[in-house]
Amino acid sequence: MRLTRRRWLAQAAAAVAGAGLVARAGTAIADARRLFTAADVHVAGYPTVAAVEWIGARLAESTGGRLGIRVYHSGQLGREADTVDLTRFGAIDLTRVNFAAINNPFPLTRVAALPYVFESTAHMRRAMDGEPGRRILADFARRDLVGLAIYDSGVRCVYNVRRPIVEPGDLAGLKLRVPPSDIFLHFMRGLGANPTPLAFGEVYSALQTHLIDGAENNIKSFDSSRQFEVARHWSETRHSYSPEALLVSRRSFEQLGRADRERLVEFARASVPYMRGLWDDAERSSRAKVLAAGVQVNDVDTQAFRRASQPLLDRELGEPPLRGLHAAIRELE
Ligand code: GTR
Repeated sequence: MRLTRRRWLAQAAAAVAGAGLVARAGTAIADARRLFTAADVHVAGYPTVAAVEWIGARLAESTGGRLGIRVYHSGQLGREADTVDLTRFGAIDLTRVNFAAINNPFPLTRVAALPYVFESTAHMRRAMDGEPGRRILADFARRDLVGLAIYDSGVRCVYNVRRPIVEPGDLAGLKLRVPPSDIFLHFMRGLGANPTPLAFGEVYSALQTHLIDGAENNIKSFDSSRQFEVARHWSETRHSYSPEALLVSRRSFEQLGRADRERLVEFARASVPYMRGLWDDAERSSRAKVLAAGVQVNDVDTQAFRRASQPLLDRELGEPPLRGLHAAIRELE
């Protein structure tokens, strides 16, 4: 049976309530023990999952086991946008989501999801470590969240079951999955593809059943979701560095004493370089793995893709505050 959103939310809330019971049972033994729940759509061992577990281990270590984090990976608590709502209401303590999933409720995230805004991984890291990243994190407060960290998500490229994509014209008629973001929808439509928004967890079977011809993502997700087994053409469009956000519920955050809040903020900050180390290894090994599995990789006419995305950039960046944020990002190139 297909899960309706309402049924799903009820199940997720029950799962979280179950986790809460475990935490409360622990309270009787170890004083004020708090096991945070965290959501991630990625599989166990994915760098984002490992980074949040790392924060949990640091918290446990520094509080004699009083604080900790249990990560519900592989989308056990639902789609990214739903976990953001559950986190806002305090049903989940933390969630790790991609900017693409939250472009609408958090408009400042749009600038970092747009095509060809960052020139390289180093540029993205400089911008997200600097003032632009701090402004985006601070803006999560507008909806009951505290932005803790921005993680890498590599660079997104197009892949599909049919043919190498070299220029935008090659996308004509291809049904491409996009994340649930109007930026990605308009971007792909502007390039001539036929975009279909789908949740991450649904992409593999959509490829298998020919509901879609392809999608776009970073190489690690292409590998960890096993989509490379079906989509055999990977084209180096390198169109978006849309990063990841780690968010904590304001409610959960405010329940902590000052010293514990500082711990959480400090360990989250320290988890960024830790995650980047894992990320760089993961990108390398995923690339080697998909190549060894016979995926065909091709270069593209990057200038043609940039030109085709200009109308979207002009539309999105016409006004403040996105225009100013974009200028600040470009200055850090
Ligand atoms: C990945 C990202 C996920 C998810 C996914 C998607 O790169 O890490 O959080 O947003 O993309 O395309 O849905």
